[in-house]
Amino acid sequence: MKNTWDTEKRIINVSNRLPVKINVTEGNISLQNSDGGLATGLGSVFHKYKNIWIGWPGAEIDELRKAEVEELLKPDHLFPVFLSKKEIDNFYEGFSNEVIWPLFHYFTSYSVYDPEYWDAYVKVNQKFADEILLHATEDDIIWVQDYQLMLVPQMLRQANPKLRIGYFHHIPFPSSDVLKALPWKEQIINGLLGADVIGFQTNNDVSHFRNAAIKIGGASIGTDKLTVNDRPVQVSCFPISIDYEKYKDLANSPETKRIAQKLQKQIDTKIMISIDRLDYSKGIIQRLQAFELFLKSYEEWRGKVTFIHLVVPSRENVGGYKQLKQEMNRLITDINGKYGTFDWQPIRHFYRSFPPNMLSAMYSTADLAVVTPIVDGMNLVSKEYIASNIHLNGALLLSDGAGAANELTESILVNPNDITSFAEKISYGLSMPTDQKQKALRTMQKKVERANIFMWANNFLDKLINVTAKKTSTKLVKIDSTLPSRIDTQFTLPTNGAFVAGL
Ligand code: GDG
Repeated sequence: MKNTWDTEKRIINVSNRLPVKINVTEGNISLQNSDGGLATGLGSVFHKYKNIWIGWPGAEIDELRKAEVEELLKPDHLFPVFLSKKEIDNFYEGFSNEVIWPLFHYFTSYSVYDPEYWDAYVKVNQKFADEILLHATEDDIIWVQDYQLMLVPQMLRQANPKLRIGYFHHIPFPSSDVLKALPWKEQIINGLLGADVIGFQTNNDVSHFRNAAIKIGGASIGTDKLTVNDRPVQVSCFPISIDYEKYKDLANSPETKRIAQKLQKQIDTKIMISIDRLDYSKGIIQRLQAFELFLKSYEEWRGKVTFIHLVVPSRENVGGYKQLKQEMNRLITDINGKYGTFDWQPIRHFYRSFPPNMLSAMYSTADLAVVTPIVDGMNLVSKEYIASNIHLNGALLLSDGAGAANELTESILVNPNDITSFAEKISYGLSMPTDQKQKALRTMQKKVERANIFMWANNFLDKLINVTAKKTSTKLVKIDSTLPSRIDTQFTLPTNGAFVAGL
């Protein structure tokens, strides 16, 4: 792909979380991989020597140890924004995860509009902006990631109008009918409009934002861009993806193949998998209900399929998630109790994280992956399954509420709320003829191989350079997928293979 830039330029990547989490145990400080879609996606991109990453290190750090943490992170060009317990409670768990996350995923009744949360959001966004301003020059590319930092672009713009600022929104952006419930919508929209380029996962998100920017924010319509105080703002769709080669190579590695063989021996039925962070938007309850209906309606499948159900702990301190966990556990116990036999357990449930090669072995062995969020910005698990399915032996059952459904049109699409149709499609996916599975997988593999994470980053940065071309004559680092990833190699999983959900 041709880029409009060719020499070195520094990218300042900014996200709520750094790609590593600091662990303080018995006085020792260690690093653990962060996870979740944002860290997985961006980890592969930010490997250039000159890039830096600014974010929260994932834990409250004692005043006396902050310098030590800074020193630990510095060699890898990671710069921490320290947050107090109160800030974590009100900004992260409060405003980000109890106001924005549910509202933007259309779970409107879950949102808690607490003004204290908002105050903390403003203050912490300013803290991030201040840290960025310590590093940024007008030559840099500042790339702000996601909904925790929606005020940062405007804060930076006010501090220095010449800065080059991009923002990418990883989760859905809701329609005005939903957004209107938010007491601080105007500030949020104008916060985002501080950027030169605002990226979304789907065209739907783009059109929702454009409408809101014109109706609620201070933007007017230019030819193909919005205009804010005579400054062009490009709003476009950049569907995020994965490092395709990395997932394919991992599935092909001898270690993964060994684990996959062992798994197949241990589970001598067909295998259906699901992999999610614990979250109500991921459709965990509906999927279990559909699986139960499937077992009830298709007796011939009893004893012949095992559902490997992986859930990564996430946001357990936020209201709603505890109930979700209880309901999930209750359904699993019910289904296993009702249909299980001495030699067959319908659901093998794991509430923890697995190291990448275990995940890869599951992806490459599964006959059916059930990726059925109610609403999801993109969903990387669906793309990882496609890339890892090297034996072309699986089918993908994908929710039409995932951004990925726009691209992976050869999957079996389902509305996760339609439990009857969902159960039928599980049966269909498990019985699909090999040639059909192969044809669909090959087509989807080609798509993901081409539209990979590097193309995503290149497209975004290209656009940013084009929009800001008149400000300075700028050239950027081309993101080269053939270079080893510094972050990947530096932060290989700790020996216990543990990782944490990073969003
Ligand atoms: C947000 C948006 C958007 C899961 N379990 C394990 C593990 N994972 C990894 C997966 C995948 C990531 O976590 C989850 O990514 P998703 O995209 O599915 O979902 P979110 O975390 O909600 O991400 C989403 C994304 O941002 C990127 O823009 O697609 O819509 O909500 O990479 O592989 N990784 C390991 N062990 C596990 O047990 N190692």
